[in-house]
Amino acid sequence: MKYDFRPFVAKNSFSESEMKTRAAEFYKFMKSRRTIRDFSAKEVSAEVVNHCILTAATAPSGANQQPWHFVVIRDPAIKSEIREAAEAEERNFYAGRAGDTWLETLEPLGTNEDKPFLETAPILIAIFEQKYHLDGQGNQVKHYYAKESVGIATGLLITALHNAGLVTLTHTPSPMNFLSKILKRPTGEKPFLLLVVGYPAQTVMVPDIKKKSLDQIITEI
Ligand code: IYR
Repeated sequence: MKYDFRPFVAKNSFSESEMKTRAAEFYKFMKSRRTIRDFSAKEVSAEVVNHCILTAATAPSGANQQPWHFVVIRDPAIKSEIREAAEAEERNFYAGRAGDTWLETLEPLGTNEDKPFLETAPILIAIFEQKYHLDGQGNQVKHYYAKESVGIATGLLITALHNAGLVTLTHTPSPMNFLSKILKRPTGEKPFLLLVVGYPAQTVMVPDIKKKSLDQIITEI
């Protein structure tokens, strides 16, 4: 069966000079985003978060299968459970499972197995990748490019949250199967990452990192 097709009406058409300003301004705005590891306990509006998740879900996806699910966790008891499970994995990771090379690479960031932000931050968003869905008869229907699609949606979510004035930490405890268990997600859904969301603590230090320059990341032919 084919979709109905309708004319596309562009809603964002700008003059050349408007485009230049918008592109430069948006870059400046996005450049101000930083990953934050210390959060205040200040609550975050559900309306704001829901709009950001709707924005994430505007992402393109393989065959428009939209293979994502977002679990918004506010419940302190569940946050504690997640912290406990994540720290158990992280203790193994930092005690050697990561391997010397990985730990050396991480050293400049000063991260460790303590993850207090998993309880302090007002919300955690667990993002799941759906490998397949079930059709009316209960048959598995494979999702194509699920990882790419969820990755794009996550990028949009981080952008939308930044636009709304919130800060995030992209947290990837590994392995994170404990999320499926704690959050009772169906098989076929795999944890993709855990986004810690909220406001920064009163004083927050961030590493003085630099992004690559344009000539380091671009080739024009
Ligand atoms: N998941 C661990 C380790 C970690 C790995 C990378 I790559 C980072 O950029 C940061 C941390 C942790 O959360 O500490």
